[in-house]
Amino acid sequence: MRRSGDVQQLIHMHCLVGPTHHYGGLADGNVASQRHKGSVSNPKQAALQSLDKIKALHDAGIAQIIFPPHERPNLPFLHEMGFVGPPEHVLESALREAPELLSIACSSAAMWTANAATATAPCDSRDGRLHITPANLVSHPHRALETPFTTRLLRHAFPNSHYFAVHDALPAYMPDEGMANVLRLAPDSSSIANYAFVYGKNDTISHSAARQSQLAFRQISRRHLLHPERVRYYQQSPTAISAGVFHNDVISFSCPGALFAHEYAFQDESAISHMAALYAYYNRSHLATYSVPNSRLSLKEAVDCYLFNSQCVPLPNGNVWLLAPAQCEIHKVASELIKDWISDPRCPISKVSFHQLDESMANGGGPACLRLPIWVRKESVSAIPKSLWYSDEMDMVLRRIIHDYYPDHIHPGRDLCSAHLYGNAMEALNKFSQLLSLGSIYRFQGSL
Ligand code: SUG
Repeated sequence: MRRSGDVQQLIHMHCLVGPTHHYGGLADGNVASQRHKGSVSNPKQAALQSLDKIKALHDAGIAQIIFPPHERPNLPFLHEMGFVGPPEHVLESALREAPELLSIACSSAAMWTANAATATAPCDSRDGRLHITPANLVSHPHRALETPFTTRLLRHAFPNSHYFAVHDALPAYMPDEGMANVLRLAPDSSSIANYAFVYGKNDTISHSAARQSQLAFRQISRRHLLHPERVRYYQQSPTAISAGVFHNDVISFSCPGALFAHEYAFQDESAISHMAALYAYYNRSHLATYSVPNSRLSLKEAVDCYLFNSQCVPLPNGNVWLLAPAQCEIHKVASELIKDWISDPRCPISKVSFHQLDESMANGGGPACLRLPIWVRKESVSAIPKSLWYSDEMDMVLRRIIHDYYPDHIHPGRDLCSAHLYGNAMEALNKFSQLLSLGSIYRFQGSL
């Protein structure tokens, strides 16, 4: 039997937390973001918490590539909004006249890499290439600002068109939030997958907090040359969206051979059995499905503890490692559910760990939000620039930069215009750029 990863390799891509990480309350429908609006953040701790998870994966032999934080404060954006002059003047007047625009310009939301793009595996495409569509993230201005830089980074990381196709983001009338709304259902990393694309809105459904359009996924499925018979579209339950499920990865996840979902994840009650039937038809094997009844874990509890945002990592022995938020360890029902899953002989999860990611969680981002899974053919791995691969040496330098240049508190109503913060942020980006050999990928539009 072919083992996971024989032909394709799964790579986890992480975008580092930036030095201006703060709680702007910028995300509608995201309970944590709204709850923490205006609280004091700790960018240093946020970056180190994310790095600790990356290190844990690396220590277990998992391959990862690192993207730098985006250029924030985003001065070109503030210039477009009419704030002119030297950076310190631009930042001060933005804080005085339009603090919400300054918050948008300083957002570190690109750290939630699951929203950066939709990536489909080479073996799933009719041309045998990795296809990536950067997400347009048009539902929120602070997120839409990520797309141009993400696209440049993706083209830098995946330069060889023989193996990789990095498309343009879709137009704004096709709202798209990337891989966070995609379930790849396959027995292992190298088998052709079924895709479940989960959307919140189409021509007839308009829920104010829904973000992902069906139209975007139909276009992505076509341009990525997926096998149409392997692709299905499922509507998110509006009840779940109203309870704070702004992305599907807050309420369901998959790993090789299994699917985990809350009872109210999908509008159509038969969605899970439909996915399982399609899986059985193409793979001649059983998809283990775990539907969690609302009576056991309510939507509110699921959103509070982010159980379904646990990150699944296939291990070389064919089993799966579940990286859950620390909140799940102390949550009675969530911790029992995890125990139930791993004691089931059908369940591929064999290892569980809990990760302290409070700084990201307080803005609605758990372990799975902080990474983008990318499948590449083994022979194309060397086409990815060496300087982007996470290593022990890189870890040491990253930690040094974070210690030297990241603040340990940001009060969004006061600190985002600080010349000291701006100067340190630019220094940090400069160092990341050197470490990751990014050439002129940053534009550095202003200096103090
Ligand atoms: O888009 N939070 C992000 C969290 C994204 C989580 N990603 C996934 N579920 N895959 C969002 O809502 C909050 C920013 C603020 O309020 O400052 C924010 O953008």
